[in-house]
Parts: sequence; structure tokens; C-alpha cells
Amino acid sequence: MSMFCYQCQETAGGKGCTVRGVCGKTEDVARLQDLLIYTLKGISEIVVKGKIDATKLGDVNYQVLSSLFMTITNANFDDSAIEHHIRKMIAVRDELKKSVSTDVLHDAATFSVDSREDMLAKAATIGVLATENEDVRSLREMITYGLKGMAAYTEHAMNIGKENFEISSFVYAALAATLDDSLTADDLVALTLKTGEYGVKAMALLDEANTSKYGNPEITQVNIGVRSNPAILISGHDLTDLEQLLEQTKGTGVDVYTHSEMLPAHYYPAFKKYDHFAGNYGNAWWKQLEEFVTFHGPILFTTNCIVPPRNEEVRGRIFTTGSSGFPGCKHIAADEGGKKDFSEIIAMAKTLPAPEQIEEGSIVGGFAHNQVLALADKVVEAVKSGAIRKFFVMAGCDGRMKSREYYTNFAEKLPKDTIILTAGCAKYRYNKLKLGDIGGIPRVLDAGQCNDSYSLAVIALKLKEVFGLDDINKLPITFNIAWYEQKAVIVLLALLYLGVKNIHLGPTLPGFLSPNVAKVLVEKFGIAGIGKVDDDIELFMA
Ligand code: SF4
Ligand code: SF3
Repeated sequence: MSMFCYQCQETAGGKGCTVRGVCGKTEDVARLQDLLIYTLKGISEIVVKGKIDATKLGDVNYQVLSSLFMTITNANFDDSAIEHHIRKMIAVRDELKKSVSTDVLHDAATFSVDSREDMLAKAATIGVLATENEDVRSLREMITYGLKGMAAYTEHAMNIGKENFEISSFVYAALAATLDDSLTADDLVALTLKTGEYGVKAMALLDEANTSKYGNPEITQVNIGVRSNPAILISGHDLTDLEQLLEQTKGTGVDVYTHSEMLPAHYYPAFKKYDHFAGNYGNAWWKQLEEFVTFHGPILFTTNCIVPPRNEEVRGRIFTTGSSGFPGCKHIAADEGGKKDFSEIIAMAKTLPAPEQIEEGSIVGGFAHNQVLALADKVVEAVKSGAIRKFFVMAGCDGRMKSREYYTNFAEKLPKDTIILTAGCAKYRYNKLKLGDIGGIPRVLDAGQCNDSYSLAVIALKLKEVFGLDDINKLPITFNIAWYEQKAVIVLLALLYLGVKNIHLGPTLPGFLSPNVAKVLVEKFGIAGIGKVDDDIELFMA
């Protein structure tokens, strides 16, 4: 077996990618990512055993989080970038080791490699399957994937200048724990929930960062058609990249459109002042192969999800920044002060035609916690009068699998007295349907990006308080979540930590759950998969 990865929903056969990922990840990239994670575990062990305080680690915290982020599905396909990070992290590790007196360190904290060949050979011995017990492996991986999602959110918050050292300390403790053979499956189940607890903190931190810098999301109509100017498409999740791009394109005659997970940027007051912030182009990430062709202008990826471009012309228009990367595509790094120079992208845009219209009209969003709580009286009244019978949280990810048509059909067939609360790119399965409203409240309330699932939790907790309930599960809310990559793993763990039971997860349960671990999730938390649309609706409405 030349690689093994089962971290995402589209893993081959629902079991694991063993020769080139379904996502397009090569064997070398998969192995290098394994080695990068292994190096981070070594660093973590040194931090834990050496009792090094995260507040004293300076830039190391950010470097570790960014490295984790790089290994998220569809974020970085660039083997040289990952190799570079491994070298950097080994150097960090060896420097930290000097201050630690213990000589009983795991191989992850001591191994050395010289060449790329060395790295690949080492990687082949330390990957996912190196943990023999399948339950321990399943739990170690679930924790690691949760940490990857947490790292992504924390990195975005840090880009805005908000840091929580408790989160970094937890990341070190949890990564180090995945090397510890003395921990039992029960210990690891407890650590999985603890990961969820820190997932809530990470999402709260990002929420605070985003809203303190860009204002609270508010109800917004977003144009999905096009204008006649040349334009740049920005995708991913990082709002600081968007802000810099909008500043640098001001007065240039170049418009900026969002793609996929960047759509919710339109909901923030701070971005409304840019006249050239033209709208959202296209749909969820997996539609990019066709949508980038008709967009015509340059595309900037700030994070996942990249689909390897098949078309040379399109490839020449793709730029990456932050933790994202793709071989052959120009990567724009930040300078010491975090500034990025997008002039090359802007110059390219000016030479290219305006985007071709693929849709028209507008969609509405901006229902994050502040906005929904401002409407709380109306919402509570509608629940009390019976106008709203039930809420369905349908947050999470979208993906390529045909079985995801379930979510469109589900949304269409839901009774008219129900409201869908969404966040993440899962929304594209139903956010353009004409589902109407209930007394002026749209039936699909989009809170924002996947991290804004935090908003949905805040709203649920507020409703629990308003209705005087002692248990979140007594609310008329059903969780029917769609997952794809590791940010959805941390969102799921966060919901479990908050005590949410009976979450339905689809379109398939994770391949990384061993039968025993799946059993624990079913028995302790009532987690279930999805069934047939009509049966599920009947079950949920009962
Ligand atoms: Fe396969 Fe998903 Fe891993 Fe890509 S990220 S190699 S598709 S399991
Ligand atoms: Fe989407 Fe990749 Fe997960 Fe952030 S952009 S929700 S899949």
C-alpha cells in the first residue's frame, strides 16, 4: 500500500484511499502530510513533557496550527510546500528539545530525515495504519481530524489578532496523547469529547474575531448574477485575505466576487462599503471545474477546497495563499506584518474578459446569532403560535457524491411550517430553492461559514433559555448534518460536547469509525446515518 488516508467523506469505497486520493492527492503528498502530522506530534510531546508554557512559544503556536491546517482535505496539494514545512517543523522541534531534560522521548520527537526519499521512507512506517488496534486508531484519528478543523478556525482568528493560548495548549496535549500507548479506548473517548469542548472555544474565538473586526452579520441580499467589469474570484474562508484584496482592487476597475465558502463575507457590514464587491459566483467547491472556466478571471484560494484543475488555461489563473497550495500555481505569502501583495492577480484580471453569467437574481443570508437574536421575539412568537413547528439544523459541507441529492429533496419535501438553519457549504444544496417564508422569516436561514455553526448553537442555547427548558434536546430542533472534511468533524464533536443527541450524519458515516467506536457514538449519543427522504421526514416530524 503506497498511502492510506480515510479522513474525508469521499474516501475510496468508504474505507480508505490507498492509491491516489479521490480528492486528487498524490501518494507523495499523502505521505508527506502523514510525516508533517507526525512531526507535530513530536513537537507536542516535547511541549508537554518539558512543561513548556504555550504563552512562551511565540510564533510556534501559529506554525503548528498552520501545519495542521495544510493537511485538511483539499487545502494543499503542493509536495514542495509540505516538504518545506516538515523541515521547518523539525527545526522547531530540535530547538525546543534543547530546553527539555527528559531523554525518554517518542520517535516522533527524535527521528531525522535528510532527503525527500528519506521522508517518504520514514512516512511509510508512521502513517495511520501504524496504530494496530483499530479502535485506538479510529479514536486517535478522530481526535487528530478534530484538531485539524480546530486549527483552521484558530488560524483564521489569529490572522485577525485574536489568540487563545488555552487552545494551543490543548492541541499540544491532545496530539501528544495520540502517541501515548498507555491510554485506553475509554481515555481516548474522553479526549474526543474534550476536543469538542475546545472546538466550541475555537469557534467562539473566530466568531469574536470576525464580528469585532467586521461587525455582526446582518440580513443581506447577495447578487448571484454578474456585471461587465473584469473580475477576481475569491474562495475559501479567510476574511483578512478578502479585506486586503478589496482594499487593493479599490479604484482599479476590477470587481471581486466570492465563491463557495466565501459567500458569507457579504453579510458583514465592513465589506458593504466596497462598491466593487460584486456578488457571489457559482456554487459549492466541487462545481469549480466548470464554474472557473466561465468566470474567465483569476481565482484566489485562501483555504480549502481546491479541486485539481484539469484545464491548463484555468490552472494558469489560480493563485493560492495561506495554508492552501497547488503545484504550478503561484502562492502569495504574507510579509512579516501579515500584508499580502495581490498586484499580480489584479494585473492579470485587467487582461481578461468579464465573467460569463451562469445565474441571475439574488440569495439571502446573514442569520448569525446577533441577527437571529434581534428577531427572537418574532421567532419565539411563531413557535408559540405553531406557525413554526420545527427547526432543522442542516449545517456542514457539500460534496460530489450523487447521494447528496438527498439534501435537496429533503429541503424540498420538508413541511412548510419548518425552518432550515444552515452554515457551511452544505447550503448550496437548497439555498436557491424557492422555499418561501413563515411570516417574513425565510425558511432557509444561513448563518455563514461552517465555523458559524457556532451561531446555530448559540441560537439553540438561547431558545432553550427562552422556553425555560433544562435540556437542549427538548427543543423542537433536529440535527441533520452533512459532512465532508475535518472542519465538519470538529463541528460534530463540538455539538456532542454541548450535549446534542440524535444527530443524523450523512451522506455516509465516517470511514474512520471502527465498528466499536461507531457503536459508542450510537449508544451514547444516538448518532445515526440518513435513510430515505420520506422516511426520515416522517421520523423527524413524529
Ligand atoms: Fe481520500 Fe479524502 Fe484522504 Fe483525499 S482526503 S486521500 S479523498 S480520504
Ligand atoms: Fe465546504 Fe470545503 Fe466543508 Fe467550510 S469549503 S464547509 S467542504
